[in-house]
Amino acid sequence: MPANLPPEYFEAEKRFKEASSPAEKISALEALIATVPKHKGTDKLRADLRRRLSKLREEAVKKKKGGRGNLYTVPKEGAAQIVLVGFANAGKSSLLASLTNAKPVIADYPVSTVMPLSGMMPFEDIKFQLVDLPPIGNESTDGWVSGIIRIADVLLLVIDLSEDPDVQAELLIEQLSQWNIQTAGDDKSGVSKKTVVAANKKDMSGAEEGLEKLRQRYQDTYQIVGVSAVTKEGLEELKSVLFEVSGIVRVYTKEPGKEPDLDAPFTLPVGSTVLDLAAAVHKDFAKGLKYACIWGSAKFPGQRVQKHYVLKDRDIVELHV
Ligand SMILES: Nc1nc2c(ncn2[C@@H]2O[C@H](COP(=O)(O)OP(=O)(O)O)[C@@H](O)[C@H]2O)c(=O)[nH]1
Ligand SMILES: [Mg+2]
Repeated sequence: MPANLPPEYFEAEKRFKEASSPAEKISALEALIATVPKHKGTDKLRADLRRRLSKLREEAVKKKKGGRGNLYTVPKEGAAQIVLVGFANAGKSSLLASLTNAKPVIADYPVSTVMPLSGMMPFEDIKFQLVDLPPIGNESTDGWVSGIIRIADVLLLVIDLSEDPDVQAELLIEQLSQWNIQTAGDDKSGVSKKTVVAANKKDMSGAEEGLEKLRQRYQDTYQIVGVSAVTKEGLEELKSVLFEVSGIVRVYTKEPGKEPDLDAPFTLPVGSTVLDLAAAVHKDFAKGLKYACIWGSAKFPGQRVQKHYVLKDRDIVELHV
């Protein structure tokens, strides 16, 4: 036990010991963690407390299993659905507000987000759907929150750089994997979610150090972008990384003899072919497709290609049926 803990710590510890219900215990432990000063001497204590918190959250989730399943769902819109995943106060709602037109509640008390709220995030000429969620580890919402995460296209893990970011990331990833949501490529099923880490609150003092720790531990596994929802630093980079990780190509169509429609690209998964594009345009197109002419990735402008030609980002395609 570190020697120099403030009196608030002992008061909070007493309240934690007296707490009885799982919800009370979790919130008392969160409050206790907040009283521990951050320095080398308390590293171990903070890590221990965070582990206990994660255990409590885990138990609370297990008790709720089989409970409410699909309390909320968010219909997908745009090029991909990206969900914001993180603990309370990491800045998920602030990021949603900075990146989209949505107006979420932002507060410095936990659990200010109680329902999923989404907004559209423009990136160049397409839009992604961002979904803000309540914090992970909240027993009354974890059931449906995990359901939404499971079906999202991309996970954006939001980490607060001012709060032991490496430990936070570890606990978050642990919780997701307990829900059988794999975020890195080493799972047995071979299916893992596309995942990006937003290391938020980069404007705060000590954030650089936190970012360094986070990178040392996770940069081989995830793309990590240091951002600030407040100063907006790093948000442009975050958007490009999300685009890159989402694995999307934009394809523009044109009718023979006309100019291409450059305003509204089709968005398709990387690896999609001319035939996939034809199917996305109209099911009859796929049936009747003879060949296509391509501008962009083609060897020469207007090159004639077959059905199984793999499209690249920003290709312009003229379908011949
Ligand atoms: N300094 C700083 N504060 C932030 C940043 N992002 C969020 N906050 C603050 O952190 C608190 C929690 O933010 P919120 O977006 O509600 O977090 P959520 O619980 O993850 O949705 C609020 O007081 C925000 O103003 C940031 O980039 N820098
Ligand atoms: Mg929130």
